[in-house]
Amino acid sequence: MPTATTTGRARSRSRRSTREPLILLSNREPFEHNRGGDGELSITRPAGGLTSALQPLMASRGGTWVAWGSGSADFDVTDDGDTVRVPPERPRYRLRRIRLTPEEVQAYYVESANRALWPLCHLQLNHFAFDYRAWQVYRQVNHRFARAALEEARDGHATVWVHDYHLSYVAGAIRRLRGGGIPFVHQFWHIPWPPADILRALPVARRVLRGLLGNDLLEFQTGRYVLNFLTSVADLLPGARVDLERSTVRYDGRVTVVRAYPISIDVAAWERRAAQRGVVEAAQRLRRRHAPGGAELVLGVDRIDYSKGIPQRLEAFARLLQESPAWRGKVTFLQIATPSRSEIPAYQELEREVIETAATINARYGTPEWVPVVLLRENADADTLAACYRAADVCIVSSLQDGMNLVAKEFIACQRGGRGVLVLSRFAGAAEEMDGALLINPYDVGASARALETALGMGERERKLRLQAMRRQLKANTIRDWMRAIFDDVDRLRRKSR
Ligand code: ADQ
Repeated sequence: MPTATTTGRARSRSRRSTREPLILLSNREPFEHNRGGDGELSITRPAGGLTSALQPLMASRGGTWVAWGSGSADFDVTDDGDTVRVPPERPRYRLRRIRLTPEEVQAYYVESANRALWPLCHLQLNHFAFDYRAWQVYRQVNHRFARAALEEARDGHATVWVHDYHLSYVAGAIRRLRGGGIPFVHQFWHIPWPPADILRALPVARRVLRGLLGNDLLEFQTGRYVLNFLTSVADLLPGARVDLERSTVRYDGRVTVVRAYPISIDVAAWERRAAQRGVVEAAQRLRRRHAPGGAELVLGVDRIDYSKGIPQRLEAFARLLQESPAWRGKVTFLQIATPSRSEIPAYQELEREVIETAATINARYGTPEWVPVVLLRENADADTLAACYRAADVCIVSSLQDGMNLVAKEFIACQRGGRGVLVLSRFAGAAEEMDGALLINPYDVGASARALETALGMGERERKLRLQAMRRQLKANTIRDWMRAIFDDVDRLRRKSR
């Protein structure tokens, strides 16, 4: 693909990143203050890759993180500017909380971000629903984030880093609200960008494009999404000049650079976690329990979301048991699935479907000694996940669409000295990096079943070679490389624009 795909390694590492204050904007906050029934104040760190990856950056660099104040006691601890210093144990930066009423959360977060933009970007038009009134609230909330960022930026000497699809209007709003003295604004879009023909289903597609073109630099996970974005602009936004060669858009007298920066994980931290004694023992217990006597263990780890292809993978496993009876009793499928977005009916239905499909497979093939599908509907902590990744012979990621998919990378990091095989959807961004994976089309249940069988029957030598290739790739692009690549480009573009 001709559009720029950047790896951290290719970038200069000598340059220090700009020390101007960083203002980071995301929907989720890194710390939540809550009050229990007894009135006791507690602090939680909402689970999620994004906040845990960015938290060390903010702690070392300082600045302000602007996010929705979602905790019940969030505003009991903030000052007059809705700000509190965090991390609580050693304050290093400001957390500025945006107040949202329950009605605003419903319209901005549930209806607009999660029922319109999420399914649209994951090519799931059957789940797509657009409500114009809710969208007005989305716009207002985005403006509130933009105003907060500008107040924090004061004289314009700052870099604003916006995250994700909840905030697609922020960069454009920053431009409109402030004439001069505008900070450098860039945005990382964590999910796929759809082709223009899908985007056209969104009645406000042009406005979203215009909002995003308020960024100086727009960051996607892969070159494919970069290309989708550029062709969407060329198709849908009159007056925009797209340069595919340079990967830029000129619109409204300004230029936006559009690049791919595949996100990663803290590889060393996952390796260390997987090597801890407690984790090694937990992995052994898992094997004794679910894969005794040399049986094989297949693993899936996801939020329960229709983009992750969980029913499709269960069907593939059922097909394997049906067509290759020799595997019956010799392989167990452990699926760890944490419920998410349960306020949306489609997610409730999906959860029911996953439970029922697992139960049907178990009723059909299970024996008193063997449960084919073990479904744990929980949010596992990192040590438990590491133990599962370490214990598994095969990990399957069968997303119908996925910006990147960090589970695939976490599995590889934890397989230090292991023999695990990764079965990976070709529709996950991770598939563009992980050469050693067995790639599947999750809609093709028969082929996915055959891939599972290939993975289970793979010889030790091939397992090692594939794993080594993926570990090399992973180590060449860790979360630090990802961040460095972005900040090097930000520094370069800032210097150019001065
Ligand atoms: P998600 O859609 O949430 O992220 P993913 O990349 O797989 O998807 O990250 C999920 C994270 O949650 C992983 O760190 C995983 O360990 C954790 N997780 C998943 N299921 C869990 C469970 N049952 N218990 C505990 N933890 C669990 C979005 C995009 C992705 C993109 C990321 C980062 O949809 O494509 O990779 O952002 O940009």
